[in-house]
This record gives sequence, C-alpha cells and structure tokens, in this order.
Amino acid sequence: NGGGKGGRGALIVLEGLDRSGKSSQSARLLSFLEGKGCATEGWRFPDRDTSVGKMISAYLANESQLDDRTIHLLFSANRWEKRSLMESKLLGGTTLVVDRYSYSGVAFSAAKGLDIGWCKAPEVGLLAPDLVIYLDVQPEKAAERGGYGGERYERVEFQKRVAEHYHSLRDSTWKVVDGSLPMETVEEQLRELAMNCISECQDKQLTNLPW
Ligand code: Z5A
Ligand code: MG
Repeated sequence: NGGGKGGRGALIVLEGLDRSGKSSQSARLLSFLEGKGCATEGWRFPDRDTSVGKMISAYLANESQLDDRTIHLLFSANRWEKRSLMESKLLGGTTLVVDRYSYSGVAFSAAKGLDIGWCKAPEVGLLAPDLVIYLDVQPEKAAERGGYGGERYERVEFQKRVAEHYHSLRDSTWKVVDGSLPMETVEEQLRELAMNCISECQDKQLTNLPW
C-alpha cells in the first residue's frame, strides 16, 4: 500500500452536484494513486451492475416510476450489498476512491422533501469515509457543462436544494474544493488531500457512519 507499513486502505469519497466533476476527478485520482504504487480501486454509487442497481438505473433514465421512499431505500440497499466487500478491501490494504456515497443518498432524497432523519436512518452502520471531498460548483455553472439534462434530477432549481442539504451534512471529514477551477488545479488539490489521508488513516480503525 501507499504508506508501505501494511496498514489498511483509505475510504475516500467524492461528492458534489451533478456535473461538478466527480467522475472525471475520481478517474484522475485513481490513475495517480496507481502510479504511486498504491493499491487502489475506483468504485461508484449507484453501482448499476447489480440487480438493485439495474432498478435504480431504469428509474434514473425515467424508464420506471418508483415511490420516493422506495427509490431511497434501493439506493441505500445498493450500498449495503457492497458493504462487506468494501470492508474486506479496506482491511486488506486497498484504498477505495468512491464516486458518490451516502451523502448523495440523503441530499437528493431530502431535496425531494423527505424528512432528513428518515433519509439518514438506513445509512447507519455503513462504513464512514476517512475523507469526503466535496467539489463545490454553482448549479448554474455546472449546467453549462457537457451532458447535463439527460436524467431525472438534472434541473437547476432541484440542484440548489440538493446543495443546501449537502451543506447541512458537512462534518470534520469533509474538504471543500472549488470545482469551478481548471481540471488540473482541482486534480492537484485532490492528490494532496488523498495522499495525506492515506498515510494518516493506516493505523486508524474503520468506523461506521455516525448518523
Ligand atoms: N443519487 C441519489 O439520488 N441517491 C444516491 O444514493 C446516489 C445517487 C448514490 C446519478 O448519479 C444520480 O443518482 C444523481 C444522484 C442520484 N443525480 N442525478 N442526476 P451518477 O453519479 O450516475 O451521475 P452522473 O451521470 O455520473 O453525473 P454526475 O455525477 O452528475 O457528473 P460528475 O461525475 O460530477 O461530472 P463529470 O462527468 O466528471 O463531468 C461533467 C462534465 O464537466 C464533463 O463534460 C467534464 O469534462 C466537465 N468538467 C469536469 N470538471 C471540469 C472542470 N474543472 N472545468 C470544466 N469542465 C469540467
Ligand atoms: Mg459522475
């Protein structure tokens, strides 16, 4: 692993509004860490490959309709079905760079009007990230980027409410990075945050989300 001491891997999560650059930056960070000889895998939620993930994918593409609470629980189930694999990877020394996690789950459902406590409840017991990188971009600015508007939730008014809920979820593991800066500048900041996190958490115990 990165620190060479045989410790556990780090759970690093990227969060942010639609088109804030999470997937681009996850890929860049992954290849940087691999280049450093660090055992790393790139994960994403929703994981559209599982049977639960396929239901989520159909919903997001507007190919199916689901009650708000039902889809919320499916997103959560999609994380639960990966929890034990996630834990064994981390304990085995692999760092995971995860594109969206429970914060997306809570912020999006709460933005629809669901009670935030109710939204958090099914996330309790999932693994707590060591580092959450929030890519901060104004919704209007994100909307100007490529590919916006194809799926459910991709509307500026809705994204503003999502941003407010994200804000309320911030804790000591969060680092806010200005996602409107050039791609390379953002990339540089993420490299440093990730390297620090990986070396700091090697001997730290894995914990669960405190919600
Ligand atoms: N959702 C939920 O409701 N509950 C949950 O529990 C979870 C998710 C996990 C699908 O997610 C939806 O699921 C999502 C939340 C909800 N809501 N919506 N819509 P997804 O992760 O599959 O979404 P996505 O389709 O991958 O898109 P994204 O995540 O919104 O985009 P992104 O990954 O943040 O951005 P990107 O693809 O890296 O970049 C977008 C474009 O911007 C691209 O053309 C880049 O070249 C450009 N870009 C990126 N960075 C920059 C900078 N710095 N400057 C200029 N241009 C840039
Ligand atoms: Mg993405």
